[in-house]
Amino acid sequence: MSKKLKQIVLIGTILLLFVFICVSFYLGRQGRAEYKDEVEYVIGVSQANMREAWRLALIQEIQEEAKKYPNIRIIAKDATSIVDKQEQDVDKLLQFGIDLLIISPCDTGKMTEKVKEVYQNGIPVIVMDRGVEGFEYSLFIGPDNDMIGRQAGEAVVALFDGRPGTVLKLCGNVSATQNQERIRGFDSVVQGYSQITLETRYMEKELKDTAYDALSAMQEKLQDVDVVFANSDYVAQGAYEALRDMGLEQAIQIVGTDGFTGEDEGVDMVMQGKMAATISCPTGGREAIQYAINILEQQSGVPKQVILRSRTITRENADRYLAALKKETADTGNLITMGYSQVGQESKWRFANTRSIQEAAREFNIRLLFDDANQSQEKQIAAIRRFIQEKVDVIVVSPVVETGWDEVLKEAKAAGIPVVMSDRKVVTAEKDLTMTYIGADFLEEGRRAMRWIRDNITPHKQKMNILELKGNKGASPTEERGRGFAEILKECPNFQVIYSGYGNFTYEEGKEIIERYLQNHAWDVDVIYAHNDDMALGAIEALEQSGISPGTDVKIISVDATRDAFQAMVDGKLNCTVECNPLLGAPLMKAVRDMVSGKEMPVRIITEEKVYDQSVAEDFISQRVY
Ligand code: GYE
Repeated sequence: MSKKLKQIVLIGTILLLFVFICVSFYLGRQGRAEYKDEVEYVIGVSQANMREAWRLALIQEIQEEAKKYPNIRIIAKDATSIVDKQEQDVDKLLQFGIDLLIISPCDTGKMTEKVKEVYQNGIPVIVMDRGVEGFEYSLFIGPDNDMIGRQAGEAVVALFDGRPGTVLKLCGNVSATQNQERIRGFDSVVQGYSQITLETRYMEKELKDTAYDALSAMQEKLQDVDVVFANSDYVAQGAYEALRDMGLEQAIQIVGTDGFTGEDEGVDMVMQGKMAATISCPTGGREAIQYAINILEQQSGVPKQVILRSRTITRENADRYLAALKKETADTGNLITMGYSQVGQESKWRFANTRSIQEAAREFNIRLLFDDANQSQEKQIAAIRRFIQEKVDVIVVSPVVETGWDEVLKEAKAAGIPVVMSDRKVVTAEKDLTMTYIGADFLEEGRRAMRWIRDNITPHKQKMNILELKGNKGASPTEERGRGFAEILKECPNFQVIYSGYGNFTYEEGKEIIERYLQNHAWDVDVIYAHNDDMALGAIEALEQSGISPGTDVKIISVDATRDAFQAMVDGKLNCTVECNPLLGAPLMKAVRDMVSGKEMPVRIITEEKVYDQSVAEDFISQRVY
């Protein structure tokens, strides 16, 4: 190409690019301008694809719910399962001037950066269904795919009813996170039954036709198969038609997932006897719009994650399931009576938590029967029994320890009183004894503490010594903050925990542990990891009394992010605190009102949390509300 021609092409390209940018900007302004007089908020929806019925259901639910809010407009984009296109869709929505983005990522890993970019540019982002890595988003709403897999496994086990046999898993795109989680959950249940043989058939795609072809190709090998597990209801449809065409539909049963309610979809197939069970996978579209409004109107209590409940649907309960979906939920505003069993008064966090519960009860018109157990499980169990006798509408427990609750929770279930876990979790042998957990991700808090150490403390010797101040033994925050911390510590060969003690989350006991350590050891600790600020602050007092400079001679990392911790960071005595939000009142009371009005309760509601260190302590201390 001659030099002259090259110059012409270059100038032409630049001109074209300039025109494209101008037109896009004008359309963006024009587009938003077109709505500016009609609506207050424009919500962009970026869908991975609009081919699968589950995704269509998600969009339909979003649009249906959005109709209730005349001040918002929805603009949806279909990425047709192509990551590059989804990135372009998001850019176009931003050019349009959206106020909030709802996105169901094509691919967890590949969309993380794009979601992070939007979120960090100040546009709220609600991530749905498939998550993204990390926490750079406003809110995640999705199912617990591991639980869906476990429920499917339990449905399959029930079909065998103790008899030996073979289940064939039809698996689609195993690189997709949600499929991995469902298969993990499914296998974790079925592998517990040695008389059940587990076979797997992988398919190119999770489509009805690929399932039909996969099973048809196996014809003679199906003679030993008793049950097929289909990782979606479309796969189940294809499986059923293949079995029917081979005359095997009576010999082999099917369990699916998704639980769609359209004609000849999951629930319908169960009711027709074509499928033994399906596990519902709620889309969360309704919740997405409700929370989007909360976020846009900057309401308090918006959590970080809402994990939706999935149901096992069989011929026995399908009618009830459909009726419940159709049931109009209306919050009558009537007074609700709540029995609340609180752990005690062991820390500043607890005081803030109690205040939040009591204030929110008043705000949400809930009559609160509040019991403070002073760290005694026995007292908590007695309080729960009193609440049952008083026939409260709902029981909420912040359990001092994880175990030992089965009996009293069964009594509450027998009395027909729903139980919600607030702040801390329980571990029970029987399932479904509690409705929902509202609180923090303690495992992640522990990981964040050790990640901060790894990223901010440069080892000055082969092994840096860590002393761990633990909460009360058997409490979920103690156990999980310990496990999360240890998980990251394993990747950090220059650090080791040389001593740990249970300080029960109190200032005094945190102080005592350090005093005892100093009495029995020459001081050889480089880092203190405290499961809460109170114990860290007690440790700081003990160190200062011994002439050891906290925050410099020994680095200190704790959890909760109370105002006292911020002051200690400002004073240079504490190095970092991982937030654990005690202000659970609003999300708890909102969830309880939703439940009493007939809405489906999420399985888990996880609060928003950040990590703060000395570099930001001055900037944030005045904003701390607890
Ligand atoms: O970290 C601590 C309180 O259960 C998360 O209990 C809560 C913990 C919190 O005593 O300060």
